Amino acid sequence: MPRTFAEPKLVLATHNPGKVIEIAALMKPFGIEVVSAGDLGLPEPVETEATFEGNARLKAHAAATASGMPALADDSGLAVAALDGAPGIYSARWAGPDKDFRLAMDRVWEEIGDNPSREAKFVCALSLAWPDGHDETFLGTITGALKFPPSGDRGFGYDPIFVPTGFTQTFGEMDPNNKHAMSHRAHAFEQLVAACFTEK
Ligand code: ITT
Repeated sequence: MPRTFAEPKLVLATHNPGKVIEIAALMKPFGIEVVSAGDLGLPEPVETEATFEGNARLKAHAAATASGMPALADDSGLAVAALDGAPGIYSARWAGPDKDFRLAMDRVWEEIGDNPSREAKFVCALSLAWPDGHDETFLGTITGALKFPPSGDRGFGYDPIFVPTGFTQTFGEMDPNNKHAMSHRAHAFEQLVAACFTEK
């Protein structure tokens, strides 16, 4: 049986402002107060695990232990078929120390080279951890195709080059509410809600 989340408040264990906006929007109907790891001045743990779930757990437990509150972490990224799933768990690291996603998107384009495949997916692991060491962790994905050059300034990260299957606009171009309804993060969140949350 998954553990029910019964506390009034949780820590969003991320230092990425784009994720804070998206997760806060997903959490809105549940009347839970959220505070971000950045706001609390929590340290950013080194992501040493080899999977999205492993790194999400690592970040959630680090924030829960440091804050004494339940913490929700997101580990996510873009997996490109022509690159055997890269950048994958290294998606943030491809942007370099300045978090320059123009650079990261250019690298994706360069590494695809003359491979005709444009197939890609976004993956998101969400982990909710409690200070006693328990966690509940879920994985969501969305498939799509890459489109170059980057287009649209909504969203964050690799959104300007990702067109979800069945659509023509990139995540960077579309209304954020549409992205929130279908994204890898939304799919992981649906599972978290079904397992752990009760709507208020
Ligand atoms: P935290 O670890 O503090 O949460 P981070 O940005 O380092 O922040 P990740 O290690 O999970 O997070 O890196 C995931 C990267 O994948 C992220 O920086 C984005 O560039 C990209 N990414 C994840 N979800 C995305 C989305 O919905 N749209 C665009 N890019 C996304």
